[in-house]
Amino acid sequence: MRMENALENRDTFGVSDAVLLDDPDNTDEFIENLRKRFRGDIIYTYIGPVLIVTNPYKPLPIYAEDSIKKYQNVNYIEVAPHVFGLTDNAYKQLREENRDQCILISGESGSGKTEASKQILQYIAAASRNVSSVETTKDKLLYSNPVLEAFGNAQTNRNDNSSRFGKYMDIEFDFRGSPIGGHILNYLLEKSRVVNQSQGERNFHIFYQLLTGVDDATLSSLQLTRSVVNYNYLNQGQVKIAGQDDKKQFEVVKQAMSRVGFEDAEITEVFQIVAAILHVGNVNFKQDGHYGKIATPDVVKTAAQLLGCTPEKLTKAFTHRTIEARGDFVTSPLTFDQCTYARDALSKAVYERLFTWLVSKLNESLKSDFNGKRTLMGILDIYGFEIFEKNSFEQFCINYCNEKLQQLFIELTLKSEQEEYRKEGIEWQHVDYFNNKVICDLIEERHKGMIAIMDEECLRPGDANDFSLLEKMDENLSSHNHYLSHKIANNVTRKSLTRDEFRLLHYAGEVTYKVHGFLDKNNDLLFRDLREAMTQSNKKILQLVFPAGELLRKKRPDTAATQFKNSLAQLMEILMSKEPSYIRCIKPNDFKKSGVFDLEIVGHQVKYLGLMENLRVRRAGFAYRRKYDTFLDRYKSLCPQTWPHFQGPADKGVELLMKHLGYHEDDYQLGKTKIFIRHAQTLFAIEDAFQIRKEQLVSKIKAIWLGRR
Ligand code: AD9
Ligand code: MG
Repeated sequence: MRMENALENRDTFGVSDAVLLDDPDNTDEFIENLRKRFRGDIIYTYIGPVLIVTNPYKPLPIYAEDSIKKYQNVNYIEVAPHVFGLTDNAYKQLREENRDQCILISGESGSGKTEASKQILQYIAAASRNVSSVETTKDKLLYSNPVLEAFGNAQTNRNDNSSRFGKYMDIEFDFRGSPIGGHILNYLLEKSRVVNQSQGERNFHIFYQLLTGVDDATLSSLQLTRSVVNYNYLNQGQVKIAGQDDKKQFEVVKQAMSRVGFEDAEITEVFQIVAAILHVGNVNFKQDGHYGKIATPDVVKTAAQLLGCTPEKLTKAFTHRTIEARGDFVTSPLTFDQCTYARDALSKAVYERLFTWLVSKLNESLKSDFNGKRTLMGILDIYGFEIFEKNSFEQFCINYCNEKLQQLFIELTLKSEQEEYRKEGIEWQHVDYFNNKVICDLIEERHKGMIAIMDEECLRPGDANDFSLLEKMDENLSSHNHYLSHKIANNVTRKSLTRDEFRLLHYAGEVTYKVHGFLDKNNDLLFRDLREAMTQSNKKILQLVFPAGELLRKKRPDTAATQFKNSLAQLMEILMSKEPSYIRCIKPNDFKKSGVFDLEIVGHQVKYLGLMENLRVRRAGFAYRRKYDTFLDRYKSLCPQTWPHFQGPADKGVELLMKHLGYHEDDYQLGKTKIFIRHAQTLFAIEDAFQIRKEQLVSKIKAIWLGRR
């Protein structure tokens, strides 16, 4: 669809770029525009270069080969907004300017981030060169997704295929723009799900896929039955997802594992470990005086066999704890509750480390042996902001991660944009916005923030528990505008808090957290006896992920929150070093339903995603900017005063060039070091003229050469 057509259909399908709306301050008009488009199954809209997607919750015929072709080698604003258009634009910059790119996808849980990330990959695979060496890389990139999703995604009340880990994937390209490899970074898997699921939710997909999909012989070798209700780790929540075929998906996952280079023996071991976890979940304990005792020795035996260790070792590790004190080892029995705790801790640790191993295996397979200069395109797809009935440590981490991402968006679009105009002396109407840095600080500030307080409480010897943690946070943070303690909340009109809760006023909304389990989950301790049992396993994967050296380590590892904080800080650095593109995903309703556009729900997201501020900055600003010399270098041949020779300063040259091309002061401004062009169309017209000129010059040179011969 050309721009003019889009404008003609404005009444029916709205405008394709919100910058074209009449009033940049009118939120209703903005939302109405999204709604009009949504009704016509047009789910994409731009705010300048930022792409907004409204999740249609139904398959649309817009991702096939013909769509991909439509977006190749065109200027993205000349065609209808699409994730392929945004991807093509980033890919073009990567190839032509050799600049690393990253595509940041944000939005709340279920808004369509993971789908978008897959479409990006699909586009890159289709739009890049088709040579056999590259084909294998593309194959591996594409097949890594079903593997990661089987082990890292699960049904939640927000999303039937919710990512329970954060994923950052770099695709590496050679100088021709062909994908030659990749690398995945994974962030904090929600491992508590392995042992515990809320009403209406499921464990990770792989458990159900294995039980329904595996052949009879393997099933019996794993000593499993097909019935989900037989397993304590699976019968707490939902059993099946409507419309999802676990059985079929198991085949897809197995094939994908082979395609990305897992050996058969490795695949067998992976499923043994998954099965072992189900058996571990069925280990029961009974009371034996003060202590706990195994009530189901047969189950322990099966689990031990699949984990490659002896039943005696495992029994001991489930019921005892050894502590090292100044070189002496003291072993003491565990209470009933502690036994259960130890059992679940093992399942979580084994699953988490299995997941990390899967990622490292994928990375090994995606590694390229190309030595030349490579450029990168990063795709960030994390778990979206979430509010559940009960929110715990996991939601705290997930929502913190989303705060950081929003912060990055603010830094890179709203703030730096305005700062650049100021620095360059460009005339500019300031736009105010809410900066969520205060919330990031509340959580992560050194010595003072929530994570620091949690860590302090984790390290404090004696009677530290979740309540003492809450007490401490209430004491230290109650004066903060974004933290609400139950003591204060109950005096105001807001929904009151119980004694075990605190509330954070996140950029995306208020979330009430239950403090239960915060300390334990942050501590993330795995008793020595369990680790020892695993280091002695005869399974290759377990040997790798539970290295014997770990037992000798004296220093306490960082807490879960601190590790997460550090890895997020690193991620921010990676993202900051690249040219960003943004996809902002919007969820049209809370029922996972197609055709329903809930004004209130969309309105809320438009507000907290800062889309109106984004629009205002964009409207008042300039679509394109380049340093004078870069700009002049490319386009000097378009003006007789700058071509073939120009000796003055570059800014002067650019001024002459723009005047010669007939542009008006309204179309551009000249800053201290850069030219700022208001509309992308202007730049595209210049670029088109340049392409024509280039062809003329090339044929002229050819003619001269031919004449000489
Ligand atoms: V979470 O933070 O991982 O819980 P995401 O990743 O934002 O979340 P996801 O991409 O998984 O959401 O989308 C949720 C569901 O919406 C998908 O399973 C699809 O059924 C549906 N969806 C999302 N995007 C599209 C689309 N472009 N076309 C059709 C879509 N359906
Ligand atoms: Mg997702």
